[in-house]
Amino acid sequence: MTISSTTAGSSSGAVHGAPAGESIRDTLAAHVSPDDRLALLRNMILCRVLERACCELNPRWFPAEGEEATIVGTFYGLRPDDVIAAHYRGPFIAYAMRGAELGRLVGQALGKANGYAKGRALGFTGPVELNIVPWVAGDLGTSLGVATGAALGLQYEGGDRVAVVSFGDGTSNRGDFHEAVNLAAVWKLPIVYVCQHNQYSISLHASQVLACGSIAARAAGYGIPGVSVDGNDVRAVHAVVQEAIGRARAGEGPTLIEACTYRLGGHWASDPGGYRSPEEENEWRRRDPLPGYERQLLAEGLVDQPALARLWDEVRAQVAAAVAEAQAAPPADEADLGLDEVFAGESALANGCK
Ligand SMILES: Cc1ncc(C[n+]2csc(CCOP(=O)(O)OP(=O)(O)O)c2C)c(N)n1
Ligand SMILES: [Mg+2]
Repeated sequence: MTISSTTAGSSSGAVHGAPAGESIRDTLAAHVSPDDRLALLRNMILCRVLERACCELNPRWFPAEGEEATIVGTFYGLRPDDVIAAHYRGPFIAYAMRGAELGRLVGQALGKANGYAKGRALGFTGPVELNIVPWVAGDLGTSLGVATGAALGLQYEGGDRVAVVSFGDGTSNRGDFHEAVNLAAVWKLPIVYVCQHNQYSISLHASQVLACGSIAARAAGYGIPGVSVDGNDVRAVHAVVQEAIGRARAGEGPTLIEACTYRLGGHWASDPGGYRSPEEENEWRRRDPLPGYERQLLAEGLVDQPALARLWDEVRAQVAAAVAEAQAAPPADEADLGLDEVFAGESALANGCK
């Protein structure tokens, strides 16, 4: 597990303590129960199998293979009333962990009528009724502004709900990112920013567009904690995100987390590749977070080989059923393309929203 913290200070000059490696390990030992460790594994397997299915069904799908530890570690264990905005790479597992139905998610990737958005939004969007910020635009970075606005709403509400938003390393170069993080820092909004740093924006390596060495280092410019974590270590990611959530719930404002990982597949499922060396790809395949985590749990005696095999079989059956349901669903048609469910409904109209 590798965790490092960047310099972080508040606007008043006081220094917020960003988590150190030892304290994270203690947090893990104390709070990640055996049940949670197994649930993290199940969700990583589900993420992988579901993602592979979506890639087979849709050549324009953005494969998340290799990034499961970052995604599951980030979104596991949130409260249902928290607000999430998941990156377009691998969002379905984040939605599934909130209770979204797999058959409807796969239907969504196919533009079917059973999908939550009925073909009216990008295929990787999620149901708003589960406190998920929907993907309504293909422009990178827009969800950062919306999630930050949601955090402002949560702060007004006065409770202890938080927002968690994930995004790519390339997206962190957008103006939206800087404006959102700055505002959240100034107003101490209850939000956690998680950069799913897979090192590439399509074919462009991050080093070509990042002058300060790491994305977490940017946090210092906003006076908030910045944490760089091994994004292939699910428990490390989960621990740093949970710690940041704790600070946000306590009114201590936002944290910027950079989870360093690698996409083992293409930018999209049909990406012919060719812009990364085979040596680099092989090295990261060797660091694949899923077998790595399985080895850890085997060594800890939490699972054995037969239990692992059963788990994979169960998940494969679950995803196969979801794919069958989605394939059997009719395509979204004209009737699904109206404004029904797009706006807040009759009550909003009655209030003058026309
Ligand atoms: C404003 C904007 N610029 C460019 C694009 C085209 N585009 C789509 S995905 C992508 C790469 C983004 O990389 P990153 O944020 O690192 O996410 P990743 O795909 O690596 O998960 C680009 C440039 C876009 N959709 N919106
Ligand atoms: Mg990237």
